[in-house]
Parts: sequence; structure tokens; C-alpha cells
Amino acid sequence: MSIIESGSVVEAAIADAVVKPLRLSGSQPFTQQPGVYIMIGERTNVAGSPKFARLIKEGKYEEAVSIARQQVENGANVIDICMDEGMIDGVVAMTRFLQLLGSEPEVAKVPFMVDSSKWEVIEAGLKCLQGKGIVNSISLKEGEDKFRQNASTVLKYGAAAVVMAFDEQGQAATFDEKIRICERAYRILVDQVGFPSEDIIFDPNILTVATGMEEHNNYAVDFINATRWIKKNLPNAKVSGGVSNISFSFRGNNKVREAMHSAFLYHAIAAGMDMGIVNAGMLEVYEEIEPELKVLVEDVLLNRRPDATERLVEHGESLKSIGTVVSEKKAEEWRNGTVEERLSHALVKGIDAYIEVDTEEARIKFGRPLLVIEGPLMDGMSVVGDLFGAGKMFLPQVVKSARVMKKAVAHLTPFMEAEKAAMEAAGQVVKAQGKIVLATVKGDVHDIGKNIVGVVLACNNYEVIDMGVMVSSEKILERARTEKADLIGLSGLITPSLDEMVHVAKEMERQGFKIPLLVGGATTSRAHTAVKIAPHYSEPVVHVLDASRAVPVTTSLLSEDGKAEFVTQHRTDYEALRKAHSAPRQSVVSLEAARARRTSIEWRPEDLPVPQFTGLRVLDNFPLATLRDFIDWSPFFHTWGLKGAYPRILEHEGHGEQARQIFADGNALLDTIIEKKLVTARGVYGFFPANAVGDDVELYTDSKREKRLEEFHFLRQQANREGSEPCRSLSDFIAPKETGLADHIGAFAVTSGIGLQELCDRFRAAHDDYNAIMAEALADRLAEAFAECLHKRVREEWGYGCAEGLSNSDLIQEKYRGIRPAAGYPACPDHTEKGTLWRLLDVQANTGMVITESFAMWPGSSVSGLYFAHPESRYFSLGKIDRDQVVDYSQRKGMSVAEVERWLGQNLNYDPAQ
Ligand code: B12
Repeated sequence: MSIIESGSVVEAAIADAVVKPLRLSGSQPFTQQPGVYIMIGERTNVAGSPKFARLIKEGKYEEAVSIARQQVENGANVIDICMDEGMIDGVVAMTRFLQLLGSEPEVAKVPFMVDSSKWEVIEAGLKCLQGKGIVNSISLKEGEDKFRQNASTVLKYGAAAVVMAFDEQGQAATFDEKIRICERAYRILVDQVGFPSEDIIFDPNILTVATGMEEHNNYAVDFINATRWIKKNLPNAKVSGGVSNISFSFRGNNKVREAMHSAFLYHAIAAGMDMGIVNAGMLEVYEEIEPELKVLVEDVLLNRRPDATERLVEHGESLKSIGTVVSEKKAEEWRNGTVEERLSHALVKGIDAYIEVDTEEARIKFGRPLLVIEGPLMDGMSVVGDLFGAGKMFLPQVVKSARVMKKAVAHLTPFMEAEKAAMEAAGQVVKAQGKIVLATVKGDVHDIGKNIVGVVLACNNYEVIDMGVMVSSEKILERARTEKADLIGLSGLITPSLDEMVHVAKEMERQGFKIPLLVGGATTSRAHTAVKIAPHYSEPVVHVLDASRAVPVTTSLLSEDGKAEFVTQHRTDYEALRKAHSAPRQSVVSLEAARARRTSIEWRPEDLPVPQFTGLRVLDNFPLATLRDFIDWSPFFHTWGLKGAYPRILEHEGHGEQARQIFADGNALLDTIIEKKLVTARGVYGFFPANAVGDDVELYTDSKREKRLEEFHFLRQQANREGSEPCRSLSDFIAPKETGLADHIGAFAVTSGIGLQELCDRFRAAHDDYNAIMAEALADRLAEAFAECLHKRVREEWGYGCAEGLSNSDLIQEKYRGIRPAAGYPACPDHTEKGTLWRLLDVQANTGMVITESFAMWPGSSVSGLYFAHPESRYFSLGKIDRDQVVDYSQRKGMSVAEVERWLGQNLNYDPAQ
């Protein structure tokens, strides 16, 4: 048995504050934040993801890129790329894949981890890295010479390195072996190779405990103690590891495994562990592990008694066999606690069944309603806030907790109002943590992300003034002034909103505001905030990636002690981002050369089917029950902060239970929405004779093709791609006029959001944000489902889709012929083309859908786009374009160059100001 030194998260955070952070970069810099665990995405590892492995083997690299993109969208800080598989040529695959990722701005922004056991594959990867990545891994396995040589190569390429605790004798298992090998490696790296100490990431091997073999009992303790030793004795070095190894003995018993992972991470992070590969979902909340199980698990992990394994195995079996009976019994046991305990339990578990009874009991017990809020309710919410902040609670749980809190406060409000005068006299005002004005900027209708952030902030005792969507700068600033807000938070979904955010920042400066500005929403980014927004306002302008990061940022910004340090670090980071942004641009070819490399298609009449009709069709009151069958559920879980694809997510080891819960809640609400027709779906679509003319597509009034009805303008990829990769434009997929062939194009606009606002308002009036957000999430799913369902009908009416026979899962995977790009998506980022679509389909008159000055669609749950039928048509990302194309495009569109530059700011390969 061994002893573990005591440690705490605070201890680790303090230690972190004085060490040099790990700094990495993709196309954007990434700096490790003190006390924040770094998430490494592992789905682009052929060993860990069968789907990724299959795509690589089949040469479907572009599809494989989408897996990388998903990981970045899901919040991975770094992505691990591994091609170690017998049937794959690692060097070729690594090179090809990294090159492709390099031209995907959304993916290329994060640092990459080049992972291989073969040195030639690592070197091939290093040659392709744009920024500063991580090599995984090097070790002393083949002796010092080879180690020095490999480390020098990594250094030459400027990457960081994972150093496995391995030497000529094998893998380090005990504490002594781990620290001996790590220290030896460290000294060689720092003293002989000149490797920056902050770029050394040790992996001291997390090995399986509770195997029944006595010599394995101390493995967790050895890792934790080695971590602490490394952090104390090897300045600036970092520690990583693969966490799920620890619990392999309990495969099949997720309850025990989840408890083991959280307890292990709790101690390892306290000891200084910086990053690792762990399934974030497969973690129980540390404080929520059943006390008996926690003791047994920690007995094993901390090797506290010789019979620890047997006892945990026994308990684990009993958990499996009596599972539901125990939980039902436990479910009611909490009712026996004190009223404070019951309130806390109700808040943490999100149970609102008894909240009014318990709140009333507490009010009588405490004598005054305010004391109930300041006491047990705020205490309970602090637990929720801390657990969420520490990644130990999931978003749906937090939103449910907020619902309980709101119901409790609603019960107390009449009592408080009656007492208000007395309270003010006594100077006892409920002091909020801070006041924030939140709004979605003018021209944008994005709601759900802002609403989620609002709930999370309110949970943490912030007073949130949510001004809704499409709010002008004047209104936001006026409200912030009259409310004496401490912060302003802006949200936006589509790229035109980025410009509006710049405008708000300029106005804040002009009007002499002195409060921080927060920026969030799907299209916003740290880079854009640093480069385009922050320079216009003297106070901090901070980009917040998601709801879980909102509270740490607001707390730092409003803390008397911590603000100065936070702001200094923030300014340094943003300055670095600005510098990185001024780095050399992407290599592009001229527009003329790009046009010469258009997608080569052999135009044949048999590939150009004729649709059943031309002109418009309106779909009013489209059956919601039909749409339900077309729902792609995966994004529904993402909205709730749960990662993974449906249906597998329901069986997810870590958050499967949460997923099942929201899936059940979502479906129950959907039943009601459908049954009571609480929202209405409406759409319009049509087919039109069309031909490509250069990079434009002309639509004609009839089959004679003499009179032009409308014209869509497209852009062409200009990135200098290797080999024979074409420079694509969507216009490539419509038969050019000079072929003399009669082609067609389709167009659509659909919404499922009519009535949604009223439904959400009703939920909010009942203090039920959980169901309000649920309703928005469902309406968004129905909008996408409508687009999918209509696309199927269109393929049938166009003739080529009649014999498809595809399942919903096939449809989600787009196994059909043809595409439906939407203005704003990567192939056609210009939102203003929606103006043409609106005229063409007379969308407003036919559906009631409205377009804003930024070309957002109202209601929010709406999708619009075009249909292309040619078998060669495919999705792609436009990427960066050069000035020659912008000038050409502005002439084609009849817009000024400056206007085009404003709408396409994200795609410019140059700075219009220079
Ligand atoms: C779901 C989705 C939709 C849904 C609804 C979205 C909605 N109601 O907000 C539907 C299907 C309706 C939709 C439609 C469209 N979409 Co869409 N959509 C998405 C998708 C896949 C996820 C967005 C989402 O809901 N995420 C979940 C929520 C909870 O996250 P979030 O909004 O980012 O909010 C979090 C953070 O950003 C942060 N946050 C947000 N606001 C704030 C504010 C503050 C102050 C703070 C601190 C933090 C903060 O905290 C939130 C919670 O964690 C994204 C791609 C992506 N992965 O981001 C594309 C995406 C946003 N869509 C896009 C586009 C183009 C469109 C359409 C224009 C397409 C079209 N022509 O029809 C329309 C526009 C809709 C409209 N009404 O105008 C583009 C936008 C890029 C661009 N060029 O503008 C994206 C990025 C896809 C892409 N890669 O091209 N979309």
C-alpha cells in the first residue's frame, strides 16, 4: 500500500499560475489556461474510430475531413490524427489528410496532434503542420541517440511533444520508474537538445487497477504521485494520459467505471494533470458519486486497503443486479433530509415536484423569503454552477436546475414584494453577482444559444436582462445605460452579424462606455473578435465559446482581485491573435487559372432529367407527423451540449442516461406539439429552366429559354490545391449555355417556426426555460427535417429519385444524388443571394417568412436554398478568394467592391484596408 499526498484543485491552479503555459497554434493561437483541462479530440484516430478508418481506407478524404470539422465544432481544443493501421499507407494518408485539413479554415484553426508509432509518419505529418502542433509520441524506448535525434527533429519543426514514460527496459509502471524515466528524458531534452520545457508533455502511463494482481494495486497512486512530482520537479513540463485505461477491469459496469474516472481525474487534476484523452461524457459528477461507492472506488484508486478490489467488485455486482430497486428506494430517501438538504437535492437533480412545498417550509423556517434565496437556494445553485464549471454536470441538468430555482423564486416573489419596503429600510437588498444585458444583434434572429447562456448566467446569480433578437445598437446601449449594467453580451448566428458587432463596439467607444463586451454565437470566433471587434473598443472585448465558459469569464471580469490579471492575459492573447492574423496569407491562384480548373463534367442529355413541372408550389400546414420521420436527431443532442451521434449516443457510457432523458422529454413535447398543432410548417419550392453562364446561373421564364427570370451568382475556389483537384463553383453543376442542353435548377424556403414564439413565451411565463429551449430545439430539427423531406419529394418529381428506397439514416448521410446548398453555407457564403431567392419564390407572400436587413430569416427555425440534380454535384467549402474575384463578382452582382467585401469578409484572402 502506498500513501498519496494531499492536493486540491486550488493547489494545482496556483501552481499553474507560475508555470509557462503550453502555447500551440493551428491558424489561430491556443494558450493553455491555468486550471483548465485541455480536451483532445480523438475521432480522427483510425484506431479509435471505425468510421474514420473506413473513410481513409476507401480514399474518401473529403468526408473524413468532416469528422475533423465536427470535433472542432464540438469544442475539441486539439485534434489527434492517427493513421496507424495495417491496410493504410501511413505516410501517404497523413500527408494527404493534413494537406486537406490545411485548406479547411474552420478545422485548420486548431492545433493538430500528429500521432503515430512510426517515425516516418510523424515526420511526414510535421512537414504539413501549419502552426505549432504536438507530436505523439517520442520515448527512450530505442535508446538515447534515437531519442535525441527524434526530439531535435520535433524541435526543428517547432512542435511540442508527448514523451511516453518508456525506456530501453520497457514501460514505466511504478512511481520510481515513472519519475526516473521522465527526469532522464527531461534532462536530455532540456540540457542537450535545447527543447523548451513548456513543450514537454509527459504521459506517465495510466495503467489498469483492480485486476486481481497485487502489483497493479498502486498504479493509480503511482500515476498521481508521479504527476505531482513532475509538476514540482521538472519546471514547466505538462502531464497527459489516457484515462479510460484505469477502469478496464470493470468493462460492462458503467456505473463503477464512471465513478472511477471522475474520482481518478479529481485527484490527478488536483495533482496537476493538464490534458488527456477522456470521454468527457463518461464521468459521474464527483460530488454526486454515491457515498458508499465513492469510498469503495477511492479505496481502490488510492490503494487504501488490501481487500479494496474484492469489495468494489462485490458492490459493483450488487449495483448491477438490484439496480432499479435500489434507485427507486434511493429516489424517495432524499425526502427524509432537512429542508435545506431537500432544496439542494432538488436543485442539483432538477426535480421540481416538491419545490413549492419545500420552499414554503423553508420560508417559515427562515422567517423571511430573502433568507431562503440567499441561503439554501443560492447554496444549491452554487453547487450547480461549480459542478457545471468543472465539467461535472451537463447542460440539460443545469437548465432543469434553473427551472427549479425559478419556480422557487416565483413562489417567494409575492412575499418579497410585501416585504420590500421593510427590506430596503434594513438595507437588505438581494445583491446579484452582476448585471448583464444580452441581445442578438440587429438583423439576426438567433435565439437558442443566447437563451442557454442567459439561463446559465442566471443560475450563477447574475441578473440577466435578455432583450431578445434583432436588437439595434441604440437600444442595447440605452438599456445598458439605464440599467447600469456591468456587462453587455452580444449573440449572432450568421456572418453578417459580425459586422453589426463591430458597429456596437464602435458605438460603445464613441459613447464612452466603460464596461466589458462579450461576444458569442455560432459564427463568432476568438480570431474575429480579436482582429475585427476588440480594436474598436478600449475596454475588454471577450469571445466566449460556449455556455460553460460564460461564468468563468464574467466572474473574472467583475472580480476586484482577479480582473487586472485576467485582462492583461486576455490582451496579450488577443495581441498574439492579431499578429498571427497578419501572417502570410493562403496560397491562391488567379481567377482565370481557377476558372480553367473548373469541375470537369462530360455533359450528357441523359444526366439532365426534366422535372414534372416548372414554376412554384406552396405547402401550407405541412403535416408535422410526416416531418418527424425525417428528423436528424444528432444536432438536437449537440444543442444540449451532449456530444455524439444518434442513436449511439443513447447508449453512451457517460452521458447516455442524460441523452435518453432529453430524448424522452423532447419526444413527449413533440407529441404534444403535433397533437395540438402548436407550430405550423409552411414552405414554397419550384423548378426553373436554367443554364450556367460563366460562374452565374441564369433562370428562364419558360422552356424557350429566351427571357431571363432571375440570375444566381456563385463564387469559385481559388486555393492553390495540389494535383488535379478542381477549383469548384456551384455553377459547375449546371449545364453551360454553350452546350445547348436544357438543364434545370430547384429552389426552396421552408419554416417550422410559425407559432413557436407564442409557445416559448408561454413556457417562460411559467418559469420553464427547460421546455422553452426544448421547443426551440425541436422546431430547429423540424425545419431541417422539412428541408430533407422536401428534397426527397423534389428528387421524385425530378424523376431521378423515384427508385431510391433510402432509410432516414441514409438520407442523413446524404446517400442520394444531388445537393441542396443554402446561402451562407461553405459552398455559397454570400447571404445576399437570399434576396434573389425571395423574389423568385415570392417567399414572404407564400409563407409569411420575412428576411431581415442581414438576410436572416424570420421565424428563426427556417431554411432556404437551391437544388442541384447533376450526379457530379457535391458540397465543398469555398475557402479564401482573392481581390480579382471580388472585383469580378461585384461587377456581376452590380454591387460595389466595398459592399462585396463587407458581405464576404470571412472569405477574403487579403485585408481590404491595405
Ligand atoms: C442548428 C443550426 C441551424 C438551425 C437553427 C439555429 C438556431 N436557431 O440558432 C436551423 C436549421 C434553423 C439553421 C438555419 C440556418 N443556418 Co444554421 N446552423 C446550425 C448549426 C448546425 C448549429 C447551431 C446551433 O444551434 N448550435 C447550438 C447552439 C446552442 O449553440 P450556439 O448557437 O453556438 O450558442 C452557444 C455559443 O455560441 C455561446 N453563445 C451564443 N450566443 C452567445 C452570447 C453571449 C453573450 C455569450 C457569452 C455566449 C454565447 O453559448 C451558446 C451555448 O453554448 C450551425 C453549425 C454549427 N455547428 O455551429 C449552423 C450555422 C450556424 N448555420 C448557418 C447558416 C448559413 C444557416 C442559414 C442561413 C442557412 C440557410 N440559408 O437556410 C439558416 C439561417 C436561419 C435563419 N433563421 O436565418 C451557418 C452560419 C455561417 C454563415 N456563413 O453565416 C452555420 C455556421 C453552418 C455553416 N458551417 O455554414 N441553422
